[in-house]
Amino acid sequence: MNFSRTLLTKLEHAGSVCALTGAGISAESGVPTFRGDNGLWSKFKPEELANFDAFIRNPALVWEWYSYRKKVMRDVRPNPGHEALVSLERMVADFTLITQNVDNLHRRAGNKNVLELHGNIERSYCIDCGRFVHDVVIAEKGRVPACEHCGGLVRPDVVWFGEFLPQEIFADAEQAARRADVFLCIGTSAVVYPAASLSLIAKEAGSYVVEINVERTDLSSRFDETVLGKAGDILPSLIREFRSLKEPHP
Ligand code: BV8
Ligand code: ZN
Repeated sequence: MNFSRTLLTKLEHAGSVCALTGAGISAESGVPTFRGDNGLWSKFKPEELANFDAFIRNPALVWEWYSYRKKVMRDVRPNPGHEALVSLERMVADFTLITQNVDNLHRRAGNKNVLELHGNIERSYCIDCGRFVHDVVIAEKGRVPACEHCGGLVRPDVVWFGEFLPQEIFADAEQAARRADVFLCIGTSAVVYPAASLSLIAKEAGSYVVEINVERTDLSSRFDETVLGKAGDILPSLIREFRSLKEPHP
């Protein structure tokens, strides 16, 4: 795969690199994306299930969706796209990985500086007393987990539509985007805000913004480059080329 001279030069001289990932980077691990054709749940729009009112109205349905996704998570593992970002973190002085994904695959791959904008499906908490409940087990279909301490309703620790993102985490993400010399926008449809605005913030602050996706998105025209293809192919190849620049053969 040949990358633009500009991208490779920018990477070679970058002091700070930032990556923003979406469901597309986990697709090759077998995790269904939100807006692609993902079978069972494609009859629901994410906005219909990933929101507090839907949860209060029908907690069993929302927990059925999350239990299905937690089960999927148990059977999948990081793919070469995730692993390439671990290598990148080791090759760059200042690297920040911002993810919209709640699947924990970046941490499982080995990335350290991970900002989870939308929470993490492996954590849940009681909406009454706030106690965290680790790895909730949903006994059977139609049941919802209750808090052992107060009997309150337990929810997944993820950010739903209409809910604020964790302020601290988003502020750190914004700073990382502003200082990035290179900003990689990987496997996201760029329709969910404020996450999608981070690429534009980076661009405005002077980053070289490169989108990696199997198709162009609404924001492609705002970026410096779009590299079309699978993250699991593109990222390892980009890291190989970058490494050969940084560590020329003896
Ligand atoms: C907020 C966690 C302030 C849960 C998610 C009206 C009222 C309130 C808010 C709004 C409103 N109108 C608009 C908004 C803002 C709203 C929003 O953006 N809506 C959209 C739909 C227009 N945002 C919010 O509500 C946010 N909060 O604004 O708070 C506020 C508060 C109160 C009142 C007003 C404002 C909260 C948003 C967070 C929602 N939670 N997830 C869960 O996961 O269960 S969002 C969900 O979508 C996921 O996090 C996901 O990451 C995110 C984005 O989707 P993508 O990751 O991009 O995945 P997608 O399937 O869409 O695309 C996959 C891409 O990968 C595609 O481009 C595909 O081509 C590509 N791909 C596929 N395979 C590959 C690949 N690329 C590379 N390689 C491959 N192999
Ligand atoms: Zn409780």
